[in-house]
Amino acid sequence: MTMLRALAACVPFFLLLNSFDIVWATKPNIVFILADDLGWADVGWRNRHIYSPTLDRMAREGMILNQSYVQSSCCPSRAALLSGRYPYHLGFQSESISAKVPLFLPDDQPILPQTLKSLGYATHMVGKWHLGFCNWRFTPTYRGFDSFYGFYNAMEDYYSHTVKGGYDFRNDKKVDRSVVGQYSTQLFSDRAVRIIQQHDPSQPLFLYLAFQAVHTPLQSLQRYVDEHCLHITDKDRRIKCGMIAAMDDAVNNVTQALKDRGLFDNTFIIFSSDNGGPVHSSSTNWPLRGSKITLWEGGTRAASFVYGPAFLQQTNKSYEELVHIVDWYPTLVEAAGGGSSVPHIDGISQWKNLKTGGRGPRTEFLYNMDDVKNRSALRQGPVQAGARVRREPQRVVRHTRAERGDGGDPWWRAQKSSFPALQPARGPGGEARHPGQPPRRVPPDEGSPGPVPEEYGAHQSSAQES
Ligand SMILES: [Ca+2]
Repeated sequence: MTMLRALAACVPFFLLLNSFDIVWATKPNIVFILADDLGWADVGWRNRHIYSPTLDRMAREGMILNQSYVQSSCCPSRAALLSGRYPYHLGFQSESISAKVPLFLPDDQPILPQTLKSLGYATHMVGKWHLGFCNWRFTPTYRGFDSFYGFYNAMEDYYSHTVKGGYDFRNDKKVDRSVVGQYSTQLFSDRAVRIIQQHDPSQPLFLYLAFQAVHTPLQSLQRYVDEHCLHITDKDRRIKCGMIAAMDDAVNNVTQALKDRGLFDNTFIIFSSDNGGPVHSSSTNWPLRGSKITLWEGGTRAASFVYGPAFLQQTNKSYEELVHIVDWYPTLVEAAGGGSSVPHIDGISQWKNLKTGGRGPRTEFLYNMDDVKNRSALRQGPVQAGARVRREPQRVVRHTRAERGDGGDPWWRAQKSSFPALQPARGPGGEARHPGQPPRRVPPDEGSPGPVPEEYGAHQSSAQES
């Protein structure tokens, strides 16, 4: 009897263990694919001149996010993606990180890979970081990634991996010179495939694959141009077409590796550009107005889709609900079983509505509030009928000096009551963060082993780099 009672007492415990195991085993693998400077109409599903059959098929079999907004340039978008905060809460509202400028993504709060790691994920990053490297503590492997393979700066040569006279390519912390002469899209594809092949399937995987493609300089492997892009008469556009085709091939390699490893069915994939296409370098956002850097739709509305038959109840559809890049942090945390909200951020979880294909929680967002360049814009309200592509949606645009304490513009102050997006962010201690805080610049710590700007220069020997 005693033994029976003991057994009975153990049953709930075993059930708990079993349910825990089930939850653990069914946490989705997450692959976030970020393209760089890919325009609204630089994808095959919107432009028949572009060759991207893998992405087209995934978009068709998944859900095209037709109202998915990002920041208008690289660094602020990546900061918003990983932190879940609007750039004006981070100091990135008016400035990207240029080579040799010691700016960084603030490390006062955990970012997406850190939180996923705390939820049991293996976390890997491949590609472009662009969130600061003036101290090791601001670099990927100190911000939650188990591994990093790629470059720290905004852009570089696709083959020599140099920018402004310096060499920038790292395998974790170590400078990797073995890749000189190899095309980055192919390198990143190979690395992502290796990560998947070597991944322990008992642990959930988070892979952040941030392609260099299709940012300038315009460089493509010739075979992609020859095979898929010779119908395009403009030379630069033809090269960009080849760059997109190479990226599509890389995505195909990644999905095939997931299938070969038996991970594909339990993987949720997000594809997005980080900003609108730069029309001055052969991208097109037609029929949207504007370009990268601008706050018009063409600069801020991303070519994007989600894919994952096991998770999406509706597929082969355009999803018209508002999604903003700050939303991915809480969305993926909820997908990972970490609850439906993340404190002290601007993002809202979209996990439940993405799964059902139903109405989303977001009714407004801030395009940006840049008090230096006097460019700010808000959007409020539901999607307007007929506003899908050909017309600008209802929006509030004010090219003015944004709020800055008591000296702020009265018009912006008046908006505060009706736009929660303009409320100051709260820090971990509940303190209000002043909106529009200036970009953060710090000198590297004295004696820090950090990769100070000079250290990425080609004149440095690899022995000096740890
Ligand atoms: Ca970009």
